[in-house]
Amino acid sequence: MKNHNKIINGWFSEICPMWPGISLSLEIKEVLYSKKSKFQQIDMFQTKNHGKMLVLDEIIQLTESDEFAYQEMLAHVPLFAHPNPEDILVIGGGDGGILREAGRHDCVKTIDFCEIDEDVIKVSKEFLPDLACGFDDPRVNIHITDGSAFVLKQKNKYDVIIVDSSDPIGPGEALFERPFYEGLKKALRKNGVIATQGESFFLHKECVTNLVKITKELFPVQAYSYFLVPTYPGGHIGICLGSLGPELKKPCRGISHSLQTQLKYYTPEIHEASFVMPYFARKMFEAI
Ligand code: SPM
Repeated sequence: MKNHNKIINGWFSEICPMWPGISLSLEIKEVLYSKKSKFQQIDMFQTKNHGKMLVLDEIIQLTESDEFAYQEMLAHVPLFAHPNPEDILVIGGGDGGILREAGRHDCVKTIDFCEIDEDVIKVSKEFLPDLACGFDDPRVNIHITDGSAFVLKQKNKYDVIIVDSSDPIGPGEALFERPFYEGLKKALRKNGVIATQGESFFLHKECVTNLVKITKELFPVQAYSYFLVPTYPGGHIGICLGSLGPELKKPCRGISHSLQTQLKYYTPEIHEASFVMPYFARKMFEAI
C-alpha cells in the first residue's frame, strides 16, 4: 500500500475537534487517490470491508457500504414532503449521490446543482460510478461555485432545496449560518421545502441547536429527522428541515412499487419514524 500520513498500521482513524474523544477507524486496503484541491485535501481509499471511502480534509464523507442511507433520507424526506417538486436545487455533495436519488422522482423537471470543488466531482466520477451516475441525468445543470453565494442570487425559484454539506469546518462553514438560511428561504417558491445536513444531536448539541433555532425562526413549519449511518460518528446523522407550507413529518405523496424497490433505506414508515426523537432531544428542541 502507498504511504499515507493518516494511515497507521493499515487503519484510517477519523479524528476531529467537533467530536472530541471519539473516533471511528476503518481498515484500509489501498490508497486510490490523495491530492489537495484548491479547497481541501481529497482522499479516496479502498477499505477492507466497506467498499471505497471518500474523505475530505480527513473527515469521512461516505463509504460505499452505507452511503444509501444518507443519500436516500436527505433526498426523499424533503421530496416526499412536497406535493409536486418540479424545480429543485442541490448544494454540495460532489459525489452525485443526492442527484441520483432526486432523479428517481419523475415529477422533478430541473435540478440545479451547486458544488464549490470541481475536483470532488472528477474524483467521484473516476472512483464512485454508482453515485456519480447522478450527473448523467439530463435534468441536472451543474454550477461550480460557492453555494452560499449562488443561493443569494436566486428568488422564488425552487420547490425543494437540499444542502448536502460537509461539516462546519473548512469550505462548508457558511452553510451553517443564518444569512445562508435566509437566502434558502428567499430562493423557495410558495410551499417550498429545505433540507440541510443536520449533524448529530448526541455529539454536536450546540451546532444542532443553532440550526434548529435558525429554521424555527425563519420557517412556519420546522422539523428534525435522524437516521442510521454506521460510518458517521455515533453511527447516526440528522437533517434539519424547514417548510413554507407542507407538513414535513409525513410523506404527502405515495411511493410507487417501482421506486420503492429501487431503494434500500427509505420507506414511508421510516420517513415518519425518523422524526420521533429520544426524550432528551425532544426536550432540547422544545426549549428552543
Ligand atoms: N453525499 C455525501 C456527502 C456527505 N456529506 C455529509 C458528510 C458529513 C460528514 N461528517 C459527519 C459528522 C456527523 N456528525
